[in-house]
Amino acid sequence: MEKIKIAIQKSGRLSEKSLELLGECGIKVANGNRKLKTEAKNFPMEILFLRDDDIPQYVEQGVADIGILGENEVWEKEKNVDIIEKLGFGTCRLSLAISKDEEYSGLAYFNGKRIATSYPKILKKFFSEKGINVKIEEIGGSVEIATGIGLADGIFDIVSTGSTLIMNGLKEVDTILKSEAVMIANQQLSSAKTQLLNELLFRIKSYKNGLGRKYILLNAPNEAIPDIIKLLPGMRSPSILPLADEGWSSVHSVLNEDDFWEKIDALKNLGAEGILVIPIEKMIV
Ligand code: PRT
Ligand code: ZN
Repeated sequence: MEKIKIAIQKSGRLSEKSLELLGECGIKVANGNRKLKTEAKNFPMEILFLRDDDIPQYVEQGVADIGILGENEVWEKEKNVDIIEKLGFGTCRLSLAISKDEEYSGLAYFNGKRIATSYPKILKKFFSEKGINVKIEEIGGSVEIATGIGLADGIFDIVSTGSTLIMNGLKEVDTILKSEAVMIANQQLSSAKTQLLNELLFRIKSYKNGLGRKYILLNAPNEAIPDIIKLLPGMRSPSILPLADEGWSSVHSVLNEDDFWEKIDALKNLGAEGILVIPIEKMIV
């Protein structure tokens, strides 16, 4: 049977989460000590552990069929691969930063300035589209120290909490790109592999649909049901089941975590009792 080959980061910020995602899709990866590659136990899948920088190239060439990595790396490497799913973890932004003591007048500030980055292609494209002339200093790492040592007037780097910038006396002045972990795919997958990929995507989507949602059960007097239904959309609409106790019903539905507490309060005010809230593991829509 044909196997689908997936490339994930060997060690770094996305490694654990990538394996966790496969786990949530019911795919057990045997190898704990991370060789170069391993096989899934219960899905026709081979897992390759690579540096994230190399994943776009390997997927373009078909050494791997699919891969998980930061969108920023996909844009920077400019390989012929398709981004097929955003995965919701590894979120960050690619921003311009300058010394906190400098005054910032907008992007034109950078005209004629030197900017240090590990993402020269994204940066070059951005400024040439704006018609602003900058000198790009490509460096491999520790970009945040470039202004302090006099290598550049500003930097362009990944920011997540912003504390690295602050620790280095910098301030974030413009965001060029938002990024998160994505799944990419080779552009000429066989039909057998496409089928395996679709199965995997179906599982990923079911997992993502369940995230941030709760299953809710409650009892309510029948006269309150119309108002309760207005509060609870459910997947289609809430299920209403009569209770043995006459004049009462049990209501089942799905709630979003965002407005969860607000809705619980409103439901209580409408007379809901015995409210049960249950985590949703997967949601097939
Ligand atoms: O060895 P390999 O090449 O595989 O790994 P790597 O060192 O290139 O990448 P890694 O593991 O650091 O990051 C992998 C991916 O995680 C990146 O490509 C991003 O898509 C994503 N990501 C999310 C981040 C961050 N958040 C992040 N905060 N990548 C790097 N950082 C660094 C950033 O470079 C800066 O030094 O963290 C610092 C900023 O963090 P804050 O929180 O202080 O703002
Ligand atoms: Zn890397």
